[in-house]
Amino acid sequence: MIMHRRQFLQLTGGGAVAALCPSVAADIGSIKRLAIRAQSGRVHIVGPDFPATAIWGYDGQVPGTSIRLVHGQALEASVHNDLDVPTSVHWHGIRLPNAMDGVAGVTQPAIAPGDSFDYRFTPPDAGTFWYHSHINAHEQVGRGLYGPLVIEEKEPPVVDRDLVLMIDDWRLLDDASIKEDFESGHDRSHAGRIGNAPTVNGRFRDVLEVRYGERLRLRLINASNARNFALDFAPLKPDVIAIDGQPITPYRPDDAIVIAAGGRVDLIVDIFADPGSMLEVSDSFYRRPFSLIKFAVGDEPLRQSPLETAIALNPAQLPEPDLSNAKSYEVVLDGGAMGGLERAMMDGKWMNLFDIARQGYAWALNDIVGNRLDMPPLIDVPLGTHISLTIDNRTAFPHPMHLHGHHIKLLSIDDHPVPQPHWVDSPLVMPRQKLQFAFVADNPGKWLFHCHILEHHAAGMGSIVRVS
Ligand SMILES: [Cu+2]
Repeated sequence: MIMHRRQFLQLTGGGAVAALCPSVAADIGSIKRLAIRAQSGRVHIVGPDFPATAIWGYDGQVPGTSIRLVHGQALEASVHNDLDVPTSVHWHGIRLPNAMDGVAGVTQPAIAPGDSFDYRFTPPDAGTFWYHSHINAHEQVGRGLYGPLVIEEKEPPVVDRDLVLMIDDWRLLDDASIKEDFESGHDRSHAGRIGNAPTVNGRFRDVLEVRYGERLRLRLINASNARNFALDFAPLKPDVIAIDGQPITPYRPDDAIVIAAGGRVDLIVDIFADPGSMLEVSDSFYRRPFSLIKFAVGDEPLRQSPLETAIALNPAQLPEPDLSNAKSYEVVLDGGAMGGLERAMMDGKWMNLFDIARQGYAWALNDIVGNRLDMPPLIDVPLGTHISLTIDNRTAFPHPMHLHGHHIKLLSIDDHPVPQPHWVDSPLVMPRQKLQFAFVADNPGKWLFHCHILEHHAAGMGSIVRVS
């Protein structure tokens, strides 16, 4: 018997995970209205044996309020700032009008304490996205200001449950309070704020209860400041159906599934493992592997053989870039510890790295330190320009490079074509790697282009792409 997700939830009484990501019934063409408050709160991140952690979150929760729309539905979100610092909300990966992009100082003024800002847009793509603060993001996201944003397909693949697994990586002290070293110079010039308490949906070492034969759609969202993940689901064999919110022809990876800071991966996984067993999803991106979350397989099977329904999503609906007619740009990432950057342009002047570092900066794009939001654009093109973009990482660290307002199509890695060109918004560029992309600059405005290791962005790894 095939059960739809809501039927399943009714049958099982919802369960702990369902409570974390409630689904919202909605009509295509309608408007979903929400009021969200950025506020402080207290949450039990590391379990009942530790004190609650003081966080900043949307509606005081971590992750913040789960937003689900149906493709074609508009969102009207009134965001109220209950914090005592200015804030703003960026809707990561949504190809929305520039004025709604939520970058304080570029697309809107910051929302002052006590003030509100009304965001309104209709997401053009179905998929898995997220929202987060975009002012002092390395501190505000690090304190918990993020939440999932899911645009449901009108005809989604049939699954038993559709679950958001929102991953974060907290840096906590022994009493489970947040370590307040957000301006660490070491983080800014090395791998960013790597934490010591990786969580899924706000819980450290959580256990997800699953059933033998169950088909899950897992929407992985990496909200970490800096930590990238390479997740191993063995003995389960998940299929990747979307990357960064955009559909891909389903494939079953041989290796661990990489999900960069800021990135998303949608998986379909059939739970075929011994009833009563406990499966570990482990990470191996850095030197020390660890278990991120466990799946507890229940004793009672749901079905004996996998569902035979298709898992592919409808293809992405983005304008196809024409390389024969494209303007070429190369962006060189440089700087940081163990990098080769000796001098770079900052505030219009050439400076040596020592003087740049003294002011708290460490990185440059094409030898320009992105220390201000009103800097001249790195790429400045008329609306509709077809762009061939190469990102060349000459640093010693991986960088997930996020372009706002667009998706870009990954074509090749170090001049080797990828098996399946696909759309991304936060591609991870490994050290000494060169990635080639193409896209059509079809969304007018000043768009941020920056590393999603938030400490790197704060330390100068960002610029502007202007489409006019
Ligand atoms: Cu970076």
